[in-house]
Amino acid sequence: MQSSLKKEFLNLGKHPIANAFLKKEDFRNEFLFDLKVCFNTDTKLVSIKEFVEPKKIFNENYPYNTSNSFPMIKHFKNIANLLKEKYNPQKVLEIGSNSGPFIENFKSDNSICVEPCGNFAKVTEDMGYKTYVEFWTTDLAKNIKKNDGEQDLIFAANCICHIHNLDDTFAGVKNLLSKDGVFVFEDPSLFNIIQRGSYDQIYDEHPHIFSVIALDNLLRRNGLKIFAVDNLNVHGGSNRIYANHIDVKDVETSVITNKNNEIAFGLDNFTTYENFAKRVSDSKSKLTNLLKKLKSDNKKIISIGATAKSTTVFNYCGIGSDIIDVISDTTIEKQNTYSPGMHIPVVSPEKINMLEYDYAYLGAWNFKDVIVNNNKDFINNGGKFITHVPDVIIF
Ligand code: JHZ
Repeated sequence: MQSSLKKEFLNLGKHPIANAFLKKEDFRNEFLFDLKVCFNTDTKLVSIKEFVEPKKIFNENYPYNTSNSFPMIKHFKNIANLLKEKYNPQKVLEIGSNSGPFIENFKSDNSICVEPCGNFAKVTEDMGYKTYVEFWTTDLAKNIKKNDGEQDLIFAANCICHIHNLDDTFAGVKNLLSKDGVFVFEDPSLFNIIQRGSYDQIYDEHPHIFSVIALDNLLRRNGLKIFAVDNLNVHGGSNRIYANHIDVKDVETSVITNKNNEIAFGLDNFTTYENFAKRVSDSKSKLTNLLKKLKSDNKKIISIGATAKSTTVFNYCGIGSDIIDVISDTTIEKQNTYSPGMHIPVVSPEKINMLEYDYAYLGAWNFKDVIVNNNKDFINNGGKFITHVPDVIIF
C-alpha cells in the first residue's frame, strides 16, 4: 500500500513480540524486530514499518484474555446491549472474538465468531458459537457469505488495527455486510496516544494506529463510510467507529467533530509526529533516571500488569530485573514466565506481598483507578505508584 509515501518519525529500537511471555529455556531463541513508526502522507495512516508475521503473534499460545481485564466484561456487555437496542441485528459476526465477552451477549444460533488463536476459538466453540479458526480476509468473508449468508452486525474490538492489509479487511466486510447492516469496531485512538504520549501502545500487535481521518479514507476507497464515532475511555482512549455501505444513511455530527478535532490538533501533519518523537525520547530519559535513582536508594520496585504496553516501555528504555524486581499479573497464562525481551519474572498477585515494595510502576496505567483501589494497604504502608502517562510522575 503506497509504501513510498510512508515517512518514518520514530525508532523504538529492537523489540520482541509484546505478548510472547516466555520460559527461561526460550531466552536464546527469542525473536526480535526493529520497531519503527511511519506516517503515510497520502492516507494519513500511522503504521509500524516492519510488520511481524501474524502467525508468530496470534496462535494457540496467545495469552491476552480479554475476560481477565475485569472492567472489559462490563464494557462489552454494555455495547452489546446498546447495539441490540439500536439495530436489532438478526445475524451477528465478531472478528477477533477472543474469550467471548462480547458475543456471549448474543444467541449462539445466529452469531458467528472469527478467531485465529486456537486456544480462544475453542472457548467460544465450547460456548456453542460457530467459530472460524482463521485470520480475517476477503476470501474468508466470501466463504462465510456462502455458508451463513450476509451479516447485519459485524463487530470487532481491538482487532482491526491488528491486521496488516486494511484494504483486504474492509473489502471483506463490504462483501459480507447486509444492505442496511452496520460494521462497528473499536481500537485505541491515535489522537489520545499522541496527546497522552502513550508510545507504549505501539508494538507488533498494532501494525496500525487509527485516526478517524485515516480510517475514513481507507473505508471509502473500499465502498464503506463512517457514519458515527464514539470516544471511549477504555485502553487509554479508544474510538468506536460505526460504518455502513457508502450509499446508506447520513453522516452524524460526531464524525465531523472528530475529524475537525484531529485536523486542528495536526494529525494530518508530519510535524506533529516529529514533535511526538521528541516527547517519547524525553519520557524515556525521565523514566530511566527516576527508576535508577530509586534503585540506587535501595528501593524495591514492582510493576503491576504484564501488559503488551510494558513490553514496549521496558525494551525501549532498557529496564530489566536489575531495576524492576517482579511483575504481577492476574492472567494465569502469563504467570511463572518472564517478560518478553527484558526477562523480568511475572508472578501471580497472590504470591506477592505488596508491603515489601516501596514503588509500583503501572504497567496497566489504563486500569489506574482499579489498581489504586485494590492496593489500599500498599498505599497506607507508604507505597507510591509510578506512571509515565501522560508524564513521568510518582503519586
Ligand atoms: P491491558 C492489550 O494490550 C493487547 P495490553 C491487545 N493487543 C490490544 O489490542 C490492547 O490490549 C488494546 C492485568 N491486570 O488490557 C491483566 C492485573 O494484573 O491493559 C492483563 O494482563 N491486575 C489485545 O496487554 C493486563 O493487566 C489488574 O488489576 O496492554 C492488562 O492488560 C488489572 C485490571 C489487570 O492490555
